Order: sequence, then C-alpha cells, then structure tokens
Amino acid sequence: MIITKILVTGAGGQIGSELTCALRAIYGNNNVLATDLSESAYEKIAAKGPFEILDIMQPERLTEIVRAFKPDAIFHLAAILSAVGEEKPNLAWSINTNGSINVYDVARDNGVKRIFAPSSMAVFGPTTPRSNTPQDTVLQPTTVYGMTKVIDELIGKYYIKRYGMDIRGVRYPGIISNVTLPGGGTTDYAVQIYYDAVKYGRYECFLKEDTMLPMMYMPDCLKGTLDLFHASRERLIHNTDFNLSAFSVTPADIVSSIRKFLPSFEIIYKPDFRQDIADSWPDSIDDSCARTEWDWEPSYDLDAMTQDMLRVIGERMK
Ligand code: NAD
Ligand code: AKB
Repeated sequence: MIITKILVTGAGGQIGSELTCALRAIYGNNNVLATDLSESAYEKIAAKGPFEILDIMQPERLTEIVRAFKPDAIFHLAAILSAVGEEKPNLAWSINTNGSINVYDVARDNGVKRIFAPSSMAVFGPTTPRSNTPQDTVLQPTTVYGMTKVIDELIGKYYIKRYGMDIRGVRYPGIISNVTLPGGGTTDYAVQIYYDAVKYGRYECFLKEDTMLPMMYMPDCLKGTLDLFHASRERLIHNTDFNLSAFSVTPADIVSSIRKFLPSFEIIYKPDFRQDIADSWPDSIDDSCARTEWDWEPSYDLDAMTQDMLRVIGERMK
C-alpha cells in the first residue's frame, strides 16, 4: 500500500508536535497536514507545512478538510488525557469516543487507507496483573480516560472487521519529551521534573517516591509509532492494542538518575488525586507481541534519557 499524504489530529500536543515533524521528514512538508483546536499549535508547526484548525467534534469540517487534502492515512492523536479526564469526565468521554468515531467514519467514507490511533497503558486497572502485564488480559480500568481507551480499541477492531479498514495502535506508557509539555496526564511528573531540575534545582512531585510506572523517551515513541505504521499487515496478529514498553521507573529512580548529573537536585513528595490513578496502572508491561509481530526494540534506558533531557533543556534555557 502506498501512502503519500497524511493528516494528523491533535498535532499540537506532546506527541503530535514531534510526530508531525518526523512524518514531514519522511513524506515531505506539504504532504503532512497538521490539525488541532488552536492557534498555539499553528505557531509551533505551521511554518514547516500546512495547518488547519479542526475540532474533531465537528464531522462536517473534518469531511471538508479530508475531501480537500485527500490524505491516504490519518494519525488520530486528539484526546483528553487521564488527569484532565477525571476533572472533566463528560468532555473526555465525548472527545475520546465520539471524536474517534467521527474520525473513523470520515476516513471510511473518503478512501483513507490506514489510521494510527494510540491507546494507553490506562486501559489496565487494579484487576489486571500488575507486573509484566500481558498483551491479552483483563481490561477493567477505573478512570474515565482508561474506559474511553478500551472503547477506542474495540471501536477500531469493529471498523476493521465490519468495513475492512486498516487501523493500528499501541498502548503507550508514559511518554517523556522536551519539545511540548504534556497535556494533563498522570505521568506528566516525569517530564516536569527535568524542566524544574534545570530551572530551579528542585521539584515538588505529585506521586509518591515508590510509584513504579512504565515510561518511554520520545525518540523511542516516534520509532515505535512509525515502525508499526509501516509494518506489513500480513505479519500483524494484533491491531489497535499493542502493549509497548521501554523501562519502568519510580520518581525516586528519576531523582537518582538526575543527581548523577545535577548532584544538588532536591525533591519533595506531595501526592494528590493522581496517585490513585497511578496506583491502578501496571508497574511493568510485556510487549513481546510488538517485538515478535513488528520487531519493536527500544533504544533508551533511564540514564541515557536523563542525560539527553538535561542537555536539551539546559541548552534551551541558556
Ligand atoms: P496532548 O494532550 O499533549 O495533545 C492532545 C491534542 O489534542 C492537544 O493539542 C489538543 O489541543 C488536541 N485536542 C483536544 N481536543 C480536541 C478536539 N476536540 N479536536 C481536535 N483536537 C483536540 O496528548 P498527547 O500526549 O500528545 O497524546 C496523543 C495521543 O497519545 C492520545 O490519544 C493519548 O491518549 C495517547 N497517549 C499519550 C501518552 C503520553 O504519555 N503522552 C501516553 C499514552 C497514550
Ligand atoms: C496519562 O498519564 O494520562 C498518559 C497516559 C499514560 O496515557 N500519559
């Protein structure tokens, strides 16, 4: 299948702002249309290629944009994440489920050949095996965000079966990056800690020091996303729901890693409502299906990531 033109929803977010640039490097700036709700996304990525303001809750506007641009593929990243989802459950419910259906319907009706739509480790809950969480296991999340992500995985499978569509997705762990700040999740601490380490030499953490969660550095997130997107469909047994992992860490592990480079870094722990969310998620994930079906292999461990994060953020703050 030849893909030449791509549309990205939620392109101004933590992942979209970097994935859009990675896609433009492969497919050409003018062949990747970035879309998002606001002008701030426009400032970040528009200069390097086309941009349209798009609310995925407006299917007529989505249809208009898709008919004009004629993408072969859509990366559907627009969503409300876990912490904001608990504060605004109806919004999360609506955007993460009805918004996805809008995107899949417009794609189906306008000849879009492939969709990449990320899921999350938030599909798991307290009744799932917590360590080395298997690929095919109990999905009983206790957050609105997690529920919507389970439903998204199932909607994708339904559209694959009923309409023959090609829809793929991974259950990302917490993504750590240094270009765009995260948009309201529970793993956001693992990004902010690096910014505050460089800027203030101290950080107030909203999770307890021993809260173990799976995490991944953005270069691996981009690599995994693109590798699954480009994988041969014949090899894939799973589709919308691949477990994906790189390493598992606690806040205390990140503090130790930062102190290897900034020995005077200080931390205080003040857990808030996000602790309950984190406690419902796995501490490690078995991603062997991704490794077998499309050769997934992460590159970064904690210290390699810390060194790079501190270097990039430090250079930017000079
Ligand atoms: P983000 O919050 O940083 O970005 C989401 C973007 O969607 C924002 O730019 C926002 O403006 C946009 N958006 C929200 N509502 C919209 C609407 N109605 N119409 C159009 N755009 C809208 O999120 P992200 O971290 O970049 O996540 C991208 C995808 O990856 C999401 O599906 C998320 O669930 C998933 N994911 C992310 C992580 C992570 O750690 N970042 C982990 C697991 C899964
Ligand atoms: C969040 O914390 O909500 C996200 C995720 C793991 O899906 N980073």
